[in-house]
This record gives sequence, C-alpha cells and structure tokens, in this order.
Amino acid sequence: MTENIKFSDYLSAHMHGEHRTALIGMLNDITVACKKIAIAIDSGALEGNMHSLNTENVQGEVQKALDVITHEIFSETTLTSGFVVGMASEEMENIIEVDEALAPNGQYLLLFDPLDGSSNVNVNISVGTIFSILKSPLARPTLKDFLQPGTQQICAGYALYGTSTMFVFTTGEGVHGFTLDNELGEFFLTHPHMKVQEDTQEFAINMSNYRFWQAPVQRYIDECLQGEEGDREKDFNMRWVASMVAEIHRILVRGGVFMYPMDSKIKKQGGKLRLMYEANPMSMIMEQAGGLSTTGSMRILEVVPNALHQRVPVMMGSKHEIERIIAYHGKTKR
Ligand code: P6P
Repeated sequence: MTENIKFSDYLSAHMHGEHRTALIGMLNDITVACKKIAIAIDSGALEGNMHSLNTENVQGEVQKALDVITHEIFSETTLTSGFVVGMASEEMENIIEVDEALAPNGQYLLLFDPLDGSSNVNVNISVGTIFSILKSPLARPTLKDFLQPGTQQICAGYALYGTSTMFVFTTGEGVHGFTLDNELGEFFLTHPHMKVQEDTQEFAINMSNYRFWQAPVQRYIDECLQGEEGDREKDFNMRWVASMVAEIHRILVRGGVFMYPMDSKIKKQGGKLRLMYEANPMSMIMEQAGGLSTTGSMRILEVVPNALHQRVPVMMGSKHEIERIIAYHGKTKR
C-alpha cells in the first residue's frame, strides 16, 4: 500500500529532465480539468446535460451536450499552465492556436478526447478523458507540427470516471495510477508501476461486426470461442463496455486484449478509433506497462499521421496474445 502520496507530491518527486517543469505544470492542470469533468458528469441528469445536440462533430457523430461541456472545461483549464502553444480536440475540426502571451513558459502540444465513450453517459456506464502531450517545434505551431508519430509523445494518460475516479499516466518511465479522494479533492497514488499480464483469457471486441472483419481477426476470435476443445485448449471470457478507457484500464489491471480492428464497413475511414488522441496515448500506456499495440500490420506508435483526425485499426493488450494476432496477420513489421 502506498503511503498516501498526493499527485502533486508524486510529480515533484518523480518528474526530471528537460520536460520536468512543463510536465508538472501541465499535469497539475490536466488533473484539475479531470476533477471538474468528474463533477460535471457526477451530477448526471440532475443538471439536464444528458441530451444530444443537433450538431455533429468532425467525426460525423451527433454531439452530446457533455461532449461540448467537457471540451470547454478541458481546453480552458489546461491553458493556465503557460506551456501549451497548441491544442487538438476530438470535438474540434481544426487545431486550437494558443496566443503566445498565454504560453510564455515553453512550447507543448496537448491533444485530447474530452469524453471518450460519451454515448454511455445517459446509461450510467463508465466514460473517460484521454490526453497526449507532444513537444512543439515552433512557438506558433501549424497543423503539420501536430502530425508526429506516437513515439514522439512525452506524456500520455487518461482519467476514468468509473466506480471511482482514477487518473493513469506515463512519461515513459512506467505507468502509474491515482485515485480521487472526493472529500479532499485530491488524487492519491494507488497503482504504482502498473503491468499488463503477458497472457490472458479475456478479449474485448464488438462481436456484432464479425462478418465485416478480415480473416486473421475472425480466426483469432474463432479460436477463442472454441475454448478448451479448440487449438487454444483454454476457455476465454469476453467483455465489451463500448468505452475504450474502461476496457484499457481493465486490461492494465487484469490483462486482456482490446480490439477495434479494420472491418469492411469502415475501411474507407481507415478504422474506428482516432490515432492522435485515442490510439497513440493508449498505445504508449500499453507498451510502458509491458503490453503491445498494433494495427495488425504495424506498431501503432510508429504510424506516421497524415491527418489530425486520422483513424486506425487498434489491437492492444497482453503481449503474447497480441504477438499471436500479429502473426495471424502475417506481417510483423515494427
Ligand atoms: P462501438 C466510443 O465511442 C469509442 O470511440 C470507444 O471508446 C469504444 O471502444 C468504441 O468507440 C465503441 O464502438 O462501435 O462498439 O459503439
């Protein structure tokens, strides 16, 4: 059991190197934003924010009131550190340029999905916030400065608004989880050095897409479903929360694989999940915890982005299962 290390004290003790001051400033702001979002969600229907708007985001998805509310909370709260020179949000088509006067301390890019899984909010299922931090080459970045591969991330993490509110992040030195004490309004270290089990008997995928999957994915899932009588000679369990943050957190805690693979009905879009602020940050977390993360044909963190809201196939989790999935795809390009 950790001796109740508060988040800000953890940062002071563990952040070092060229990004130390910036990470302390930005991560403190990010956790404040997540606490505000937790409060906004916690009031649920009481605040009358459960409805959909008559607007669509850049993804062509109908926006929920909370999508917009949480976007505003996250973007406004994370500006105050003075390190962010540009932002990108799932809810905004274009990058958000930050006035240089607001970023006197350094130049970082903050990319985020303010409320991942938002369609779950009005049915009271866990949702989350996902973020990624990149170094900006310029004090006044343009779109191309955001299009960096995931290996360039200096920090990635998420907040999970579940039975408890948790904050999990990595700066490339392991994955560490914190739980919110609602009475004190502080995050405390509860899950230091999170590690993904290399083997698992649990997979997470939306089975309704089976007929659209490519053969290697159908083969992998078929073998899981054949259980002890099949080639795997063990039974598997399935989960699907339709909230990536909840799935990834479960996998960090007890192992598993999360799959949103390519399928024929989303081939034109390139996949379902967004590279820059969903797949990349979660892939950094997963690899830092000893797992793997692939599109099926390559390591997600090495995908060179060509668009801000680019989508990719995503399969990540327990090392030995992802290695099997990569082998089934017949391409082991890393
Ligand atoms: P489906 C939520 O909208 C999300 O982006 C991920 O959090 C989640 O894993 C996935 O989409 C769910 O997709 O097709 O099952 O609704």
